Amino acid sequence: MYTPKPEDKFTFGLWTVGNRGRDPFGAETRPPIDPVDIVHMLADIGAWGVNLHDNDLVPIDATPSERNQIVSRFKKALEETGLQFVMGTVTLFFDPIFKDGAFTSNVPEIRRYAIRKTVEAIDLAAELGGKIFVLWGGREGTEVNASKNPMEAVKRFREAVNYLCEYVIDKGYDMKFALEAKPNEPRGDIFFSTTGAYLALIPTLDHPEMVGVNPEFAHETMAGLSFHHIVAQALEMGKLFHIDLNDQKIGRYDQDLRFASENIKESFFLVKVLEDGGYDGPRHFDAHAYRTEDIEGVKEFAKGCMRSYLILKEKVKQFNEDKEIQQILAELKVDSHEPLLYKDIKPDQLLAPDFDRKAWGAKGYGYERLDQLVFDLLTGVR
Ligand code: GCO
Ligand code: MN
Ligand code: MN
Repeated sequence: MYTPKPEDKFTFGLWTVGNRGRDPFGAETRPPIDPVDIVHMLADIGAWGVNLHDNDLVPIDATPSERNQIVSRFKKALEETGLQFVMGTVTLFFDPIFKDGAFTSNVPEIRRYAIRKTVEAIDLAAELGGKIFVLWGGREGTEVNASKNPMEAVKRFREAVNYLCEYVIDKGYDMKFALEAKPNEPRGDIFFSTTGAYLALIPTLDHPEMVGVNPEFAHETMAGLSFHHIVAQALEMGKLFHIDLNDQKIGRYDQDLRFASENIKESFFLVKVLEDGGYDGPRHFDAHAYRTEDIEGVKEFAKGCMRSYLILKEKVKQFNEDKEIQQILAELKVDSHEPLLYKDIKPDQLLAPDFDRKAWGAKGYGYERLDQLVFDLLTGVR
């Protein structure tokens, strides 16, 4: 029942299952895994697709012929397993050249190098058949506020995205961009700290239709925000081009925990927004196994992400079919939409003659009961 199927569109990045458990205080606890072996492992456990950064597959110093050899070997693994290549992205944070930013660096040569590197990563994604390209500006930010002009940072970032859109159009690629926000880490503060900031930037771009967002559970939670609210807004605006599913404790470093391992209730409402809201894009798990795990633990981690999603999807179905819950929601008018247009209803017609402000203020909403029903449902008592 909770076995993943291709239509569930579950994907993992090479860097997620390939994460080796390094952290700022300790070295790797797991050996590297060949990307070809990752493809086979993901296919074995029932994932639909795989994603990558340019340098997860091709080392930054690879020659063109080494690159082509690596890429054709990887393509062969995709063909053998039927695993889809779904999303490509670019590492603009690892190499020391990006220590003070990429698209927003003060150094024009570094900005140009970042764009050039991204163009090559777009070519790689297109060659593998990817239609989504994620941009996460991990180093676009500051510790020393005097060192950057934050308004200029917006301009530089916009210019870079405009450039990349023109490139995709010029090449005739069928590809869209998804912008991923994070409030901090590795920088003290990162520009465009939340998904809302990117949703506001997009209409100012030259090709807004080509650009959406890639919200991440951990990142919005680090900022203390409700993840499913921002996902709902992006979806309503037609801008949810991709999603990074994981889990996170509020106020911590970026934990990238196994999906739904920490916040069951928030994860439930997230799955509800995605499933009821008609999201049909990939369900990507941008998470990694605990540092304590070996390869078996990594497989358990990946299977657990998919299993938990499917369990919560089943719970959403149960919620939507629960007569008592649905009756309460109908009485609360949770899903009803009565349009209020100025041309039809003037201010003096807004209120019924018997409208009673005090009575509305005194009325109980019954939310304690409703919330307990959700708890009972999620804990399996109901
Ligand atoms: C992080 C980010 C990354 C990005 C990835 C895609 O906090 O490390 O979430 O995992 O999602 O670089 O661009
Ligand atoms: Mn992410
Ligand atoms: Mn993260």
